[in-house]
Order: sequence, then structure tokens, then C-alpha cells
Amino acid sequence: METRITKLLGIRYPIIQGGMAWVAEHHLAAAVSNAGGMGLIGAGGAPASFVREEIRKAKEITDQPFGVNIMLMNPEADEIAKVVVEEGVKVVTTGAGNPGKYMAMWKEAGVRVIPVIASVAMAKMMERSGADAVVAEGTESGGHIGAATTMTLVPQVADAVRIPVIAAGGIGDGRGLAAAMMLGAEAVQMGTRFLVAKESVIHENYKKKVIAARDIDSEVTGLSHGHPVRQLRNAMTREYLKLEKEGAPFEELEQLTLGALRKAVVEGDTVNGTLMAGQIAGLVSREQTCAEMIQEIMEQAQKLLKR
Ligand code: TUI
Repeated sequence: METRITKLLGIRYPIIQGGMAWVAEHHLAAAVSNAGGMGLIGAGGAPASFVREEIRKAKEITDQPFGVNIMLMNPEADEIAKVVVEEGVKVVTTGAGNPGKYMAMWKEAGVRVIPVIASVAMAKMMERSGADAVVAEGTESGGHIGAATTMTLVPQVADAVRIPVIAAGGIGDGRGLAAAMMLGAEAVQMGTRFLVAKESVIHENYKKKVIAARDIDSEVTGLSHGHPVRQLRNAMTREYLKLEKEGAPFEELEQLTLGALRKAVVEGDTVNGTLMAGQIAGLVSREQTCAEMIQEIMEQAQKLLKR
């Protein structure tokens, strides 16, 4: 299934792994790349030195291309932007902001730049700044999200820009991949399905919650202060939403989520941790290797697209 994205990135299959903070470390990224997709190391809120180490460790276990996702609210985003150039990373995706100020440096270094966007306006702005492609991420996604659904966002972005579009949000199998292609995408980005990959190092408790989740088990916190985050419902989200409804100030709400993603991923705290996951969690039913997931998704999509 050759598309402008597989050619641009030099990958076999049009499947990109989401740059999930704390989750997308070198084992997962290398496993996805070794399976013919595009693995990403998610910088999340990590220091630049940690990101450099992760890049070096990934290079030791894959000779396939992989990328780095830079979460632009990271206080060390400027340094990480330089680290990817110094370490010879070929692909960068960005999230939660506008990467415009790094564009010239990255383009000069030959880095392929793929901003994650949640609106047509941002997609157009990124194309004007020189982006090679965009990830159009719908509100079905886990983590920090925009408002538009994947079904509505992807075709509108595909019509608005000439660069290729990667669909994200609510995609977890071959049906999702085939549907995304019909909407005008040339690849998909998946996060939630890869959470439960055998090579994903997140705590067993977190994996079990994703596997047990039903279609309506995610909740969006933070809408009141403009930083909506999708995660699985638990005691923490119940408390957060209650406080939010009562009009609690941002500082008080922030206390609940400070370090909570680490709590979930590293400690397996499913009560007070932030179990970021997308709406497709209900479809994710078992742990598999990344290669098994990608093979299964490709076979299913190819059958559907032929029909
Ligand atoms: O970035 C994401 N998803 C994320 S980042 C993250 S780390 C985090 N942890 C706790 C609280 C908040 C964040 C977890 N999940 N997805 C990509 C994405 N980017 N979705 C939406 C956007 C976006 C938002 C605003 C892109 C551009 C943008 O532009 C703002 C501007 O500067 O104009």
C-alpha cells in the first residue's frame, strides 16, 4: 500500500505510532519501525538529555527509520528541537502547539516535519511554514485533544492542503485504516492500540484497564481551562470533573494531575493515575506484538479496500 507518506518516510506500511508521553520509549518505537511502520519516541515532558539517550538506545535495536514527537509545552522543547538534529533523526512530529520557530533549522538539516494539528486553519499554517505532512488528529484520540472528530477533520484538512495527511483519533484496526484512506488520508497514526503491545513497557495494570475498557469508558477533563485531555474514567477523573463543575481554580485542578501520567504508566496506579487512552480502547482486546498488530491491520485493510 504505497502512498506519499510511505515514500516520504521510507516505510513499508502507512502506519505511524503515536508519540505518547512516558509510553513511547525506545523499545516500542523500534518494534513498530522493525515491523514496517514508523515508530516514534515521545519526548513528552522529559528533559532533552533523556530524549537524546532514548534516540541512541533506539538506534541500537533498529536500523529502520524512526522519529521523535516533541510535545511543545515541554519547557526544554528548544533543546529537544536541537537534539533531534544533532542525533540525525529523520522525522519529527510535534504536538500541543505551533512548531513554526524550529522549521527553518529542521528543514536545513533535512528533517521531515509532521505537525499534529486539530483544525484546518492550523493545517494551512503548517503547510505555509514548510511542513512535509500533517497528522489530522480527531477528538477521539487519547491525551491532549482538539474538538473536531476524525470523520469531519480528515476530509476537510485533505481538501485544504496539498501536503499528505495522516489520520489519527479512533483508528485501531484495518477498518479504521481503510476508512481513513477513503477520507483522503495517506496513512494513519495509532496510539491506543500500541499501548497494549507486547513491546510496550507500560505497567500491566494500565494495559489491563485498556483491554477491559468499553466504548464509553473515556472521559475528557480540563475543558473548562482550555486543555482538554482524554483518559479512562477512574477515581481521579470523577474528582476532577466534580471540582471542575464546582468552578475550582486551575491551580487546584492541576494538583490532581501533577505527575499522574507517570503514576499510571510506571507505578500502575489506576485509581489516581491518568490513564490516557482514546475512544477506540473498547476495540482493543488483547496484547500482541507490534508486528502481529501491523500484519493483522494491513491484511484487513487490504481486503476491504479491494472490495
Ligand atoms: O499533543 C497531543 N497529545 C498529547 S500531548 C500530551 S502531554 C500532556 N500531558 C498532560 C496535559 C497536557 C498534555 C498528551 N497528549 N496531540 C497532538 C495535538 N496537538 N492535539 C492538539 C494539538 C494542538 C493544539 C494546539 C496543535 C496545535 C495547537 O496550536 C496552538 C497554537 O499554538 O496555535
